[in-house]
Amino acid sequence: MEPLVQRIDILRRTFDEACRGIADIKVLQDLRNKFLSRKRGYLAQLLEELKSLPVSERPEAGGRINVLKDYIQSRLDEAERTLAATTTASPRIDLSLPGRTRLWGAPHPLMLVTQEIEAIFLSMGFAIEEGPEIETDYYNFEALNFPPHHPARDDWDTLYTTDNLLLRTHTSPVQIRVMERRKPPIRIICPGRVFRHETPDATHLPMFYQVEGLVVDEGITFANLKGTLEYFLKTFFGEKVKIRFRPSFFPFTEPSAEVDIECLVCGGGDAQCRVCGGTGWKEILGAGMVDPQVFKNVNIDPERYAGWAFGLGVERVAMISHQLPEIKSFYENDLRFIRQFMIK
Ligand code: FA5
Repeated sequence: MEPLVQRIDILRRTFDEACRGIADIKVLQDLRNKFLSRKRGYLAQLLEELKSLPVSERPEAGGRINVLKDYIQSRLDEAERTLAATTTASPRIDLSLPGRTRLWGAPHPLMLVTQEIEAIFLSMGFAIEEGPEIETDYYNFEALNFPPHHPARDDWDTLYTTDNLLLRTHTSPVQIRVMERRKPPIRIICPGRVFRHETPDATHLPMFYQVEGLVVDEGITFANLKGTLEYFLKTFFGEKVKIRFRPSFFPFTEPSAEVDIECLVCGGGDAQCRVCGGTGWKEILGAGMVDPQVFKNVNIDPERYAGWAFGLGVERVAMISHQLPEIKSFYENDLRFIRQFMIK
């Protein structure tokens, strides 16, 4: 029995040594397995060896092994309690430190203005439609009554990707797509991005947003166009804002107009104003009565139906309403600028 007793002593010392290195629950678990595992644990192996002792020696040897087992068990349990107590101890909190401010995301000012425009038209019973930013020549020009090689195309500095595909120069192609799909009465607006091969200046960008509008029904007149646009502009800019309609030309409307708004950036008093050029007015939209040829292109009877449409520049509206002298401020990603528009 002597060799077994020695091995029990050695095992106890080995265990005591290992116990000093219990740094975390994983090490503790490994130790438990190594010593106490029923199949391969060191103690299980000792118990196995009991069988090789004479029967008379077995009870004493077995008793010694059990004492060691209880010892190991209780030390491991104690180590586990100590570990649990230190790891769940409350973290040290310094209540005098200033809090960490969270930066919330927010809609871009142009999105806010678009939403405001949409809300006004939705309240008048308009629906919202969308169309593709890459268009065919047919939808961007031909269906809107710009024949190939017609000089009117020169006003739209177009970015072609192939002979037939282009980045849409305005949101007006959505009018055609909607009229092909739906029969009157139609009352829609279409917000979206448009692209032109333009040199940027204080009020022009090569990429900007428009909101298109289209109304088609029986008995529609220019008075509906004027009344609805006036209502929209006064709701958006305030009752007192000065508006003027100027005669203009678009191949897809007849008669056509452009709408200017008083320059709220300089108040009309700065001859050098980069926004209005000293005129006191800034154009914000084009509009007109839908040309009968456009109705024919989408199989709507121009004898029965009439309609009006408009296309408004979102950046222009936003810069005038926020009195900003530079259109590109919206695209410079300067957080100091953008945060001014955050909804608090
Ligand atoms: C058009 O794009 C026509 N499709 C509008 C229209 C629709 C007329 C329906 C009749 C019926 P225009 O090119 O003028 O028209 O552009 C309309 C508005 O977009 C302008 O009044 C202006 O507010 C804005 N806009 C035009 N070019 C730029 C630009 N380069 N940068 C920023 N805004 C622009």
